[in-house]
Amino acid sequence: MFFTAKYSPATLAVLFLALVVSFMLSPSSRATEMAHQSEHQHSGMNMNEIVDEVVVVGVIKRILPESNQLIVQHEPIPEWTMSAMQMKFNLADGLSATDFKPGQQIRARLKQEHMMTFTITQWLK
Ligand SMILES: [Cu+2]
Repeated sequence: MFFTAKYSPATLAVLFLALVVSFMLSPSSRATEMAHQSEHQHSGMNMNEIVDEVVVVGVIKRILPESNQLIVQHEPIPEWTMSAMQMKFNLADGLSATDFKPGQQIRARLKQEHMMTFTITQWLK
């Protein structure tokens, strides 16, 4: 090894450490690290992210054939921090309120379209 002729092992060790530390502190590796952190925050539970569609379970209380809506007593919806309550749901095109009867148990995909507008988009088994 031609290095050993010029530098002692201790000097080489210091040079190697300096190289490793400068690589770790280089702007590019720091940027990569920060990008990773923000990715992790995105994949985790983020209260700022709006979940606009959930699975809802409940019991039909009334059907409103004229407006094609259902009055449903639904179970809690944790994604929306919504407790169990009775609500009026719209039905998406192709779904009919007259296919259902009061007292019937339902499980469906529910979409929040506006502040107080909730639409069932799909029946689930
Ligand atoms: Cu509700």
